[in-house]
Amino acid sequence: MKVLGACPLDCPDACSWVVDVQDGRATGLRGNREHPVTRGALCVKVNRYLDQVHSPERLTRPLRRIGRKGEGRFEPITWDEALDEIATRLTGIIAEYGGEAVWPFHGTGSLGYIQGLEGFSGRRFFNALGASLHDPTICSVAGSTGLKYTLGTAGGMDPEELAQSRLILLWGTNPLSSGHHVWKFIQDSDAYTVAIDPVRTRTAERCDEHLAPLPGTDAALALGLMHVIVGLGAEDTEFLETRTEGWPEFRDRIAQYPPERVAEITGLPVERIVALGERIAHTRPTAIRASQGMQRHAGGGMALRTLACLPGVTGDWAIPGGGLHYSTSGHFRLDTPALMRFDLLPHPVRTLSMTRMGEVLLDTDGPPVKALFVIAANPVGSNPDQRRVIEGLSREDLFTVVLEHFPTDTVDYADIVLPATMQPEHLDVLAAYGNLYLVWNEPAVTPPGECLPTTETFRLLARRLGLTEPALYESDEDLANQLLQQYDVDRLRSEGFLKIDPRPVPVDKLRFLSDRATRAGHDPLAGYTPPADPGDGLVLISAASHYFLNTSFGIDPELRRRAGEPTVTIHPEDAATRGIADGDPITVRNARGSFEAVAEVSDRVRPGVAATTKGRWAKHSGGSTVNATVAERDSDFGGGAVFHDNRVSITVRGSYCRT
Ligand SMILES: Nc1nc2c(c(=O)[nH]1)N[C@H]1C(S)=C(S)[C@@H](COP(=O)(O)OP(=O)(O)OC[C@H]3O[C@@H](n4cnc5c(=O)[nH]c(N)nc54)[C@H](O)[C@@H]3O)O[C@H]1N2
Ligand SMILES: Nc1nc2c(c(=O)[nH]1)N[C@H]1C(S)=C(S)[C@@H](COP(=O)(O)OP(=O)(O)OC[C@H]3O[C@@H](n4cnc5c(=O)[nH]c(N)nc54)[C@H](O)[C@@H]3O)O[C@H]1N2
Ligand SMILES: [Mo]
Repeated sequence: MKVLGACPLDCPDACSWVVDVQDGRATGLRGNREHPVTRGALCVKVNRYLDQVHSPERLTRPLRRIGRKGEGRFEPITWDEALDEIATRLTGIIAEYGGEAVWPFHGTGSLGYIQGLEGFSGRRFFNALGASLHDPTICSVAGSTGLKYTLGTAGGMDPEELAQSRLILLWGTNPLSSGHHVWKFIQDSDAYTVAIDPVRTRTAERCDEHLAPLPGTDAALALGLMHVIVGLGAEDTEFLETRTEGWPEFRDRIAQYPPERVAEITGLPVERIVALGERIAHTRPTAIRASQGMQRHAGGGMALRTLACLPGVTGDWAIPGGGLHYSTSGHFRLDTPALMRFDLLPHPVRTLSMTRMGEVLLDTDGPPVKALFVIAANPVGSNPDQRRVIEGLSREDLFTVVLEHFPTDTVDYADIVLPATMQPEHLDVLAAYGNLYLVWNEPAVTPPGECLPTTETFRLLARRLGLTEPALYESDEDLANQLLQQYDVDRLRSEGFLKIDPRPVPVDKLRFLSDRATRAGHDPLAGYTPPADPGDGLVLISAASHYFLNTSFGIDPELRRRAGEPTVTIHPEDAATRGIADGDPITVRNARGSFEAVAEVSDRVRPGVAATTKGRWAKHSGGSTVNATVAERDSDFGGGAVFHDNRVSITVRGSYCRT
């Protein structure tokens, strides 16, 4: 039997897959050849998804902690015992501290609308309790907010149109590692390709040209390129007059960024900036593929806001194959309010920021968090300020429930662990953020042991707490139907995927001058906001690893073997001044914390920058990872995380005073 499913991972591609089932067991899993983006191919990680499903390390029974927090010692218990204990603790905590003392911490382990983050699975249950709201600030919010100021939506161009582009700027994005399916559309085009990234990534190596600016300076580069374009008189006056707002003011701002000044800010040679500006001026359509990397900085929201202005100056937004693609999420017409039911809240409640976990758990001004539910997240590995996150999770008075597949670093701090189903074992629906397809995931096999879908876990808990609201008991199919009211669910279900019609971009006018930004207290005009982490150390970028998906797959032995030891790459000049040689064991540190790695000395990174990857588990890495050095600080817009705006010093391990 073949069953159509969908990859749940936090990746732009949302692949459609086919599961082979024999005698009730999943025996094969491959990319769906019919899906126009998946085109039959998965990725190096998901090719091993079934090994994860069948892994001996999989959690298959509820567990209760018997050791100290962090030790990771548990005993198996029954679901009845687990539900009773959770219900008793929750009832007591809510009676004493109120519903807001409960924090449902939803992560990106699954982007499913039914079981995962996009539908905040369990949210109805928590709303009925009056629990705190959860703001998922960890990934893309700064950029989305910036784009909304300029375009009225974060949904940009349909990436399938890249096949028609003649110049493609791959700006702060490494799709060959972090979502490779878009690459085929780039290959289908005859476009000249330019990578703009402080690191010569796999993607940059395959491009015609690579520019390596200093991290966090992209908006200045964009303004410099527009300066060249306007200097050549190549702006699209008709588009500017009819489709934009605030051009005279923005033109004045562009005038403040001549290539010489931009060269100083970005660390790029003037001639390279001028040459790229000229190329853009003379090439229609030009497309920008940007993704989340460049917005993990203090000025990350502004970076996307200003980047989206560039195709406004050239008029590319009006040409198929021109414009900017960051995320396509804004194009889907999904009824998420019907799914999450915020109307069930008994009264208004506070919102807690996902990327301020240390602060919230250790020194919040408001009512204390006393019960924490970690759902498809691994904050010890993925959140900023690892030391403080661990300190918060170690609080003896905090009751922590973790819903998981594997014994992660975060599971070690749980009071109760609940085993969750994986994708072939439950129903779900995904909407891609890197293309325009909905994908359906039909359950293919029964779950191992006592694993339950997240939805079912919260139905059981609601019953245990005696909650009577009927909305808490609706089936997964009912939830999917409510979400997809605007679409043909039967067709989606039988074919496995459905392409949706995009909305117009910009929604009405492109706003160089934004009322929305002004009302939010920001610069009324698109511009440049510099990086903020102080100090004179190297800027450490910790981008997507080719072999892990955030910390997911971090337990897979084959992928760990292929990923090798954690490395930090630095430029030969920076290595020389620090006395570091290729292969040296190093300690990377700042005031927040430290981690250990092996030095790779290479001109793959520009001077002033160090590069590593995210996704390692602390318990495999001597107790800390790169996130021990990252600050719990917000980006300019939307309270996003600033993973790449991070200064560190690097020393050879065992040596003294080499900074
Ligand atoms: N294999 C794999 N795929 C993944 C993930 C993974 O962990 N592994 N993660 C998934 C998730 S959750 C997301 S959100 C996406 C994220 O995927 P991306 O959007 O690709 O984000 P990053 O990997 O953080 O960074 C992308 C690139 O931006 C560069 N960069 C960093 N700072 C700057 C800057 O200031 N300016 C410029 N121009 N470039 C900069 C980095 O060097 C990196 O090469 O990928 C998804 N796909
Ligand atoms: N240094 C650094 N850190 C980063 C980033 C960076 O660029 N640099 N990027 C950040 C980004 S973009 C993101 S999105 C975050 C991600 O951070 P998180 O949201 O914490 O994602 P993961 O680390 O993948 O952990 C997800 C966990 O969910 C579990 N899981 C998967 N599916 C399910 C399910 O259906 N049910 C249940 N109960 N569990 C499930 C997996 O086993 C996994 O342990 O990390 C961020 N961390
Ligand atoms: Mo992400």
